[in-house]
Amino acid sequence: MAVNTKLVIPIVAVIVVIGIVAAFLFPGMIGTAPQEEAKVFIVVAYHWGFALYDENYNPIDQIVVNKGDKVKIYFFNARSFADEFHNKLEEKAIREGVGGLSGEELRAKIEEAIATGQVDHGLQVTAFKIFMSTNYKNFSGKAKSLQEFFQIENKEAIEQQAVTFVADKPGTYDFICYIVCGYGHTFMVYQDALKVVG
Ligand SMILES: [Cu+2]
Repeated sequence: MAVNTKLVIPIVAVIVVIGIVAAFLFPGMIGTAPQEEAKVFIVVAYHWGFALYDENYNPIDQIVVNKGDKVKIYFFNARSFADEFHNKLEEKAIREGVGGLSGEELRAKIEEAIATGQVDHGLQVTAFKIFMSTNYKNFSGKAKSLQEFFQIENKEAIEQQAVTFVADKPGTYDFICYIVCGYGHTFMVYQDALKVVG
């Protein structure tokens, strides 16, 4: 096929102009837009419950973000930390009770779950297609605090425990454990753990 050489230069010029205009109008499409930083939170699962923290390792009651925010959640198992860390969370469950049991009875149930290998937990938030599991054995169990955990544990293993999503649906969402983790599993629901303000 013969190419009309007189048309080549104008066509190329038009394509270049369209490209430049598109780059200004839709910078994300050509990958030059600065990546919006994610809001970071940490969730720790224990027998039986979830503990929520902000990016400065402060305990919080609820994760609150705005519609459209990019959110990054790290999900760890309290049993990947030193005894004093997970004991504190489990003592809270033993004190407050889970599924009608409290005190020594609940303590025995926790020990039974650990002894039978029901250690890991899941984090399910269906609305944002989040299904994560803890992998407690991937960490040393030496960290006495979240801060120490991020300092001493393997960076790659830590990043494997993170999920990033866009909070595009306003509402409040429960955190649910989807991995059978012993007696308290069916009660392992944290109501309204995530609030997306729209
Ligand atoms: Cu569970």
